[in-house]
Amino acid sequence: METIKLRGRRLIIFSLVAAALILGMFSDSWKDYTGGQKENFVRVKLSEHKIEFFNDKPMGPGLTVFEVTNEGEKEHSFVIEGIGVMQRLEENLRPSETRTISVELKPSGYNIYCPIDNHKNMGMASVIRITEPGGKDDESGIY
Ligand SMILES: [Cu+2]
Repeated sequence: METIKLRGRRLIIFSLVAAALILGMFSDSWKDYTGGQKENFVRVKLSEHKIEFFNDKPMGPGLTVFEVTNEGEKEHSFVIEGIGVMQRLEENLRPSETRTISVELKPSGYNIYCPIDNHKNMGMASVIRITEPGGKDDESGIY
C-alpha cells in the first residue's frame, strides 16, 4: 500500500516536471513573439569559480530572463532557489555555451548557485534580493 502511494507520488512529481519543461519550451517561443519588452533581462557569466551578474537596471519583481554563459573551462549550470521556486537550466553548460532560463521573481530573497560538484562552496553562489519597484531600497535589488 505504501509503495503504491509512493509510486503515485513519484509519477505526479515526474508529470509536474515534464509539464514545467514543456511550459518552459513554450514560454521561450512566446518570448520571441513578444520581443521580451516587459521582461527583466539579466546576463550571467559563470567561470571558475564565480557567478557574475550584468543587469542594466536593478532586478525587480516579474518575469526575468537570465541569459547564462559559461565563460569557464569546466562544465557549469545555474540554479535559482527561493520560497516555492527551484529552477535549473535544462542542460548543463559546456564551455562557451549560453542558455536562458525564465523565472517569475517575487519580492523575496533568492539563492543562485552552480549545482555541479562542489562549485557552490568554491564561490559559485550568490544571493539576490528582489524588492518592490519604488520601495525605499529599490536601488539595491542585488547585493
Ligand atoms: Cu560550476
